[in-house]
Amino acid sequence: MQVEQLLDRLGVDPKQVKGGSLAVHSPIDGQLIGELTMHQPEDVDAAVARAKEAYKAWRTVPAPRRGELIRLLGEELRKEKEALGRLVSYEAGKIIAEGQGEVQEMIDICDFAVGLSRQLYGLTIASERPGHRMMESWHPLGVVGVITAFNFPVAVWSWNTCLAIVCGNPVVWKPSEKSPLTALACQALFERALARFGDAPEGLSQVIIGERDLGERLVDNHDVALVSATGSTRMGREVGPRVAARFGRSLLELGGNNAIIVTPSADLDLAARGILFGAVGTAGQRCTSTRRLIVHDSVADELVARLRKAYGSATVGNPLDASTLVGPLIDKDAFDAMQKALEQAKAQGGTVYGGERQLADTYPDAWYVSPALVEMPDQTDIVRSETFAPILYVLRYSDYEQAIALQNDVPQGLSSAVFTNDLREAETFLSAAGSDCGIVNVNIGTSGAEIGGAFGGEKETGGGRESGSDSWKVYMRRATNTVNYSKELPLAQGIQFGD
Ligand code: UN1
Repeated sequence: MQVEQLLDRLGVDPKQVKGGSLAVHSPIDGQLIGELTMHQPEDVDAAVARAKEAYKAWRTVPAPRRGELIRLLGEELRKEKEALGRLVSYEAGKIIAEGQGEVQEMIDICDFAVGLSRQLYGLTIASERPGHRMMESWHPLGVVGVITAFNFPVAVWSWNTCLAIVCGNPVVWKPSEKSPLTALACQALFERALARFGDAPEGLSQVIIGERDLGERLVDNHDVALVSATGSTRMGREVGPRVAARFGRSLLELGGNNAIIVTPSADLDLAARGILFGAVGTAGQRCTSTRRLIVHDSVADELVARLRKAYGSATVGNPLDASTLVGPLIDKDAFDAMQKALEQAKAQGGTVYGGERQLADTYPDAWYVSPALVEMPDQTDIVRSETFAPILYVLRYSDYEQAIALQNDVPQGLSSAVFTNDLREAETFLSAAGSDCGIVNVNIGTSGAEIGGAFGGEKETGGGRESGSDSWKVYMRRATNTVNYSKELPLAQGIQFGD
């Protein structure tokens, strides 16, 4: 199916994608696949106002009933997994398996959120006063603003929206201007679920189409209780302080610079496969992509040789072809940034293999590259910065402590992994003195996390956690309650006041 049929099947009104000033080009071949009308800044305020009204009604709907809406969304997604996954491929350039995988991640979070809707537990707490009871109640927070990036154009919305909705909050979504079509498709599927659900208030889920100024408008709106923003560290550096300045809450999911350490005892077959998926998968455009390999001297030559072979045979091409492993970069800017990084790596003493433009004759308006492997003498500036492209920097180490120090010595702190069969090395990596990241793995790569865990990282990654575990708490406000069922009024801390 082509884009037009996919949009039709997914329930997007064709009028929404024609004649507007936001042009969307498929990274597959540069073809124009949509011209969307952009919202105006005032539209953002209006959407937030509608969402605020919706909040007043939705917050009193019992949470398990709110979960029912997400259960229905999960059903719609199951029906349209193939179509939506394919649209992700057209718009973000992901290979078919990864486009479908992204929709599966949405289905998984729906299931998680449905269960969660009956488990928004608070504590009961022992009171120091006789005849008193203390407890915590978790209440809906308010309007949630969601800002997402092109690389996970649908899953990140669902992580936020599924939790926000069961927690009692409406969502206003500003997707990347590079992936608005998939956003409209998500909204259409959500509306199908809403129609089956019946009595939800209007404005529970809204999409804002446009550029950065609209995201800023959302960030600055005092009625947006939580801003959940996924994207670059540069973006987060603006969003965080602006939301904090109005005492709003933010959840930041920013850049990563994820490393895999390979130690002498590692299973090199596993390691090579984990590295390949992490570094080359999604053309290096995941925030969890493997960007650094820190390998012990004793196994470095063998591992690098294996990787070079695997890199050589990884098919670069049209992501809609089943045999393709590496699809295109999102656009020319991404290609230019990659070439610049490779130049800098060379200037800083690196030896570069791969990284050249591919398929320029077949697709002159698209940006395919062979993935790059770069041997570096040490962790220079370019290695310490995130380039959103398939570049893997290889560093060698002799001492395990030094390897961990290298892993931690970058500004970002999202994902990390060690391949080892040595219990001490594994446990050290997982310990307080080990990796400083939000995701720390053993014998599995840095990318492709499941939704059940909290997802996010430290330092310049922003500190936010979304998706599983107790990430839901950021979408709710906590009230501490003390109830006196005695006939006295004892004060805390034994204070005597008056008679
Ligand atoms: C992202 O790249 O923004 O762990 C999200 C992973 C995916 C999500 C990545 N589950 O790679």
